[in-house]
Amino acid sequence: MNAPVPHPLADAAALPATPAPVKTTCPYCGVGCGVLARPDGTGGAGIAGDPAHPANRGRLCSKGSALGETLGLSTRLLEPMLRLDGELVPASWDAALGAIADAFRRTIEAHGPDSVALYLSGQLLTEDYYAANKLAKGFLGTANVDTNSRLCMASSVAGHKRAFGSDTVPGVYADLDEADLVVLVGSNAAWCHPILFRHLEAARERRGTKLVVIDPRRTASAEEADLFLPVAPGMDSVLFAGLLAHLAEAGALDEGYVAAHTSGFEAALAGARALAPDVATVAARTGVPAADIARFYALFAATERSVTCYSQGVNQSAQGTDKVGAIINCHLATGRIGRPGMGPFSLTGQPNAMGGREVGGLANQLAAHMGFSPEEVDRVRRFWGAPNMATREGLKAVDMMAAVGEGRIKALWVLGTNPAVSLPRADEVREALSRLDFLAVSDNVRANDTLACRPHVLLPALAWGEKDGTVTNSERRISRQRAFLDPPGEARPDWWALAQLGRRLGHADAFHWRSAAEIFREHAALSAFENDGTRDFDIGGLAGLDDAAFDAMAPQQWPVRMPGDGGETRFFAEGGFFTPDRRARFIVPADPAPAAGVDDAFPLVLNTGRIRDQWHTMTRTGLSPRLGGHLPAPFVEMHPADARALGIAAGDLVRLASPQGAAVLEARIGDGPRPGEVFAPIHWSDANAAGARVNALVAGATDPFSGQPESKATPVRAEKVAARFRGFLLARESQSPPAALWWARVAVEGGEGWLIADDAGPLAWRARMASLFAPFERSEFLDVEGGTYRAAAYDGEGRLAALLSIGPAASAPDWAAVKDLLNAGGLGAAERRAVLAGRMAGAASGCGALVCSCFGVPADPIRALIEAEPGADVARIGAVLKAGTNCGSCVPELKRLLAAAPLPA
Ligand SMILES: Nc1nc2c(c(=O)[nH]1)N[C@H]1C(S)=C(S)[C@@H](COP(=O)(O)OP(=O)(O)OC[C@H]3O[C@@H](n4cnc5c(=O)[nH]c(N)nc54)[C@H](O)[C@@H]3O)O[C@H]1N2
Ligand SMILES: Nc1nc2c(c(=O)[nH]1)N[C@H]1C(S)=C(S)[C@@H](COP(=O)(O)OP(=O)(O)OC[C@H]3O[C@@H](n4cnc5c(=O)[nH]c(N)nc54)[C@H](O)[C@@H]3O)O[C@H]1N2
Ligand code: SF4
Ligand SMILES: [Mo]
Repeated sequence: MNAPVPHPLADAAALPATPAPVKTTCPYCGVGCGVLARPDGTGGAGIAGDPAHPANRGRLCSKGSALGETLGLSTRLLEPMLRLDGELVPASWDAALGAIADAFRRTIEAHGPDSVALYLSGQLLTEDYYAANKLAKGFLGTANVDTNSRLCMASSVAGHKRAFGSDTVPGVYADLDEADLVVLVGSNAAWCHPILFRHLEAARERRGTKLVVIDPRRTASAEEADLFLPVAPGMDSVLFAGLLAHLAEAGALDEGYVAAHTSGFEAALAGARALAPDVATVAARTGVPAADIARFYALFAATERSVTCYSQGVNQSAQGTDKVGAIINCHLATGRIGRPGMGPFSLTGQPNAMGGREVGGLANQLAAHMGFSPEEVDRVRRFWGAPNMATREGLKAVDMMAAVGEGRIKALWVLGTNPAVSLPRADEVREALSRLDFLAVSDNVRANDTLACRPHVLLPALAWGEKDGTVTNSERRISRQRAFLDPPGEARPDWWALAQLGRRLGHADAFHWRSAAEIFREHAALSAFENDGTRDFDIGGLAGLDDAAFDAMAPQQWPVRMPGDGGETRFFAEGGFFTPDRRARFIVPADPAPAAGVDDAFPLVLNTGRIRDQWHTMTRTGLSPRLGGHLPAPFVEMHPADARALGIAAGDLVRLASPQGAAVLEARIGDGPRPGEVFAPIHWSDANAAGARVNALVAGATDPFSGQPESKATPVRAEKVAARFRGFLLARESQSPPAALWWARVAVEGGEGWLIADDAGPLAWRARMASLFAPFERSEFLDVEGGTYRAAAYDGEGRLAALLSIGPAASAPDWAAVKDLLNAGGLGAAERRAVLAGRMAGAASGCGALVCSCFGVPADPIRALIEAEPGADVARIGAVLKAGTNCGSCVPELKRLLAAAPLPA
């Protein structure tokens, strides 16, 4: 695995002249950047940003620019598999689809349609998603179709529907360029929506746009802010209730807009005043200093062009829908919606979170932004010619998994998501999945934690670069994902597998599609069917695209009611909401209970989220050595005061426990989290680390409106895990995990690396490694008393094949100097001596410090430059070391290093 790849090129002009690149869309976040991919003819591709795509104008972040490193087939599932006598064996598509059809038919006959379910993903294409919904809701007769978007965007959807009558994102990305104030609420956009953050940085330079960040944690985004409000978890609605009350007092309301286009303002203002009577109360409830709250309120009141962007710190809360409502209230009250540079803006997570909403991917939606009213059910029934229409909402993700656990759902098909890792109460989820009468999983990879739950059928899906269809980004822009690689092995599109099931169940006409284009046309036609302006989502103008026009379709925003429509569209500047009286609704947020009931047994609040260079459960970004260099080990970040009280030092292993489960993570200590709160990333699973899954801990109480689980505030306790020895293993050939107390796997150049902690010392490790080293020439260093063992294995050409280094935990070996050597070619005697000597560094071994992943620049040379040149700035670092000059994702970290430098004498 991990063959060396050419450095991805920063801009299109630098690509070689031939052949023509394929225009496609990044498969990661909801920014939806355009990508140019130029296949190299051997299964790889050169990757660059598409200068013509309006979302990114040629830029890509660290994850996007490393896409070329994730195209290898070494981890791919390439043929269908069937469980026979307990063993998974290769099977034909015919046999695998036959098994699903049988299981679904038998289960429905015996237990009714609600005993089967589909669990989908915002990483499916719109066409896949459309096929799944049509199959379940029209032909299987169940609305038990939900998606990982329930864990992601559901509170935004519910909040939009409550306020606007429809799930409408009113604004466009250009609003970030044209705003004078941007408020980020529960959004670490610098790491999670990096290219939007670049828009924002540019606006700050150009027009002095102010940035306010509201987050319990001092994030990379907060580091950039003019004003940072470290809000207590869950208390955002109090903060925004206080803002609404302030706007009324400050005379900042748009009374004309409120009177003409809204209802419920008086009740909302009274509710806000009750919740947040004065700034002192807001300060007490949120923990934010009163002076900073007052500054925020004054800034918002005075700045007409204000955009409030929000993401998972808002959505993934037990009060998520109320938080969304409290934010929207402030924009409605000031009439700051749907005009340039203004509006509430939900930043979507996955590449096709929006497309999933458009086709009705959630259990409580039908299709094309319709719900389950009798008229809507009837309309969709007629359009589909559906014999078994679902007539009521299905189970939402958390309830769906509970129904799986209780045996009410007996047959489940999971597509494009890894619920054994990403759902709350993940230990219970994997048990429930393992006990299902029938489980089918469609994925790109051969192994992940969900695939370890004993599925009966595995289906190989086409991956990014192979699949073909559309995705919709956060600003309602529909872009094409186009194939630029041949389908490998037996892999097929997800829509095709779903349609095949429909045909096998006797619905050949309804599932006749031969291409994504045919499905897209049907989807577009449904969006316009009996619409007449009553529904926001209408792309009827695209229903007549022929195959060539679909192939050539440029990125465009909906609505596209007529052919030729599709300029930049904002909603609601002149009202026109999708409620029965076309007025927006103000809402009254409930008094939020303290986010987590911490007590003596579980005194800390666990917040979870993302890191810059990994995507979710790492099935793709985990293949990239560059991306693995930033934060290689699963970690928990804690405040120095908590660490001191618990006797925990940076680099120690820490066991977090909650009533639901436990995880072991490496300690990072800093002033990111507030005292009493800890933060851990979501990316590690049993497939890439030992017991580092944070969702084993999370309880996931759900929001009453959206059903979205709380993922940001779980009461936990922390204790140090004493491991006597720490170290690492580098190996060119893929290994099964080392038999250690704790380990984490990291992609490295030319192979894989394992960070290790254990109580067993040098002699035990020497014995354990004997078979790995046996075929090679071995050189060793053994100091039993000192607790050190190092061994290097060389192949016939003198190239490093494996390297093990184990030492006492207090002076753990660091792999920085040797990590890239698997790729280094034959090593001479002096180099071999250096390999064996390794390089001893401080104890914080695992938390390696690659800052710029594009050019592989770690912190040390940056610090050295800053020390040597006290006047250095980001531009100077870029000029000397190149760090920060490609994707810019590391610029906040460069600034942090600059800020941390001692002042010149
Ligand atoms: N690098 C990277 N980027 C990604 C992804 C990825 O896996 N990796 N995934 C994509 C997906 S699917 C999504 S959904 C997005 C998510 O993007 P974000 O929402 O920006 O990411 P998170 O880190 O989940 O959470 C955001 C912040 O919410 C804060 N928070 C926690 N509780 C509260 C609270 O009560 N109030 C407030 N105001 N803030 C709170 C957390 O401290 C955290 O910094 O990222 C997308 N982009
Ligand atoms: N505690 C906590 N939990 C969280 C979150 C959090 O912040 N905190 N965030 C939540 C959020 S916002 C999200 S979006 C989820 C993400 O969680 P998941 O969706 O479970 O994570 P992924 O790793 O993206 O899983 C995608 C799987 O689909 C496969 N795949 C990729 N593309 C395709 C395709 O085209 N077809 C098929 N069939 N398979 C494909 C990948 O190989 C991978 O196995 O996690 C949620 N869970
Ligand atoms: S910001 Fe990065 S991850 Fe998101 S779409 Fe753009 S390149 Fe992909
Ligand atoms: Mo997400």
